Amino acid sequence: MKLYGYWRSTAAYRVRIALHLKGIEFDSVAVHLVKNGGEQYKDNYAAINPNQLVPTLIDGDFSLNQSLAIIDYVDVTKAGLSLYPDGIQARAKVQALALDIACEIHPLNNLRVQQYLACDLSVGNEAKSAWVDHWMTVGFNAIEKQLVRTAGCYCFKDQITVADICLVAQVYNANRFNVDMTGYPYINRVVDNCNKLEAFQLALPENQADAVN
Ligand SMILES: N[C@@H](CCC(=O)N[C@@H](CS)C(=O)NCC(=O)O)C(=O)O
Repeated sequence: MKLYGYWRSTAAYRVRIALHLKGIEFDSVAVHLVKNGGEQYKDNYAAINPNQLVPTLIDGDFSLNQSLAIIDYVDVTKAGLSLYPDGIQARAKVQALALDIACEIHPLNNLRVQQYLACDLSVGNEAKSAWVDHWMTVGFNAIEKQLVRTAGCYCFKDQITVADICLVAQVYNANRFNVDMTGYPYINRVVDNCNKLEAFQLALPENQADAVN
């Protein structure tokens, strides 16, 4: 398998965690999101992923974008630890938690959104930070309330799931933007527990070959 990603991409980080949890070997191909105006916009990458976003997974002659679709694909097609709990309601609950992060928090803070705010709408740095802080806080406030009901060691009881994958990557992103995460004991406990595991450590942005110190 080949994964097109970028070390600091939250969505690519999710997929790396999933691949490591499943014990799947893969080659990483770096798509630098900023250099030269963004390699995601170059013809060779846009031909692979018309959305011009990372990640994209290549499995033989099959190509797939959208991190949650990729995670679901590897979960159902490859043996190993399951990233969803058994049971229709448990599975749906975990999916909802993952989507609360992937749909309600992440897109609002994405690079191209911030670039549009800054370059097209002339939003200054202070207002841009307030935007990021606001949407992350709204999202994490809701996640914290959900985890009070669902969490054990991890987001959903004591099983590692796609919800943990999304949470860890999003909290990493929040820390990067200096969002105050002190008021979230459930989130912080789950993230600490996940980050003790090798799969999560291998997937850390700073442990990727394209990471810039
Ligand atoms: N919903 C997509 C989001 C993909 C996405 O937004 N990727 C970001 C990095 S985390 C990206 O490629 N940004 C490039 C840009 O904004 O130009 C997924 O989960 O795969």
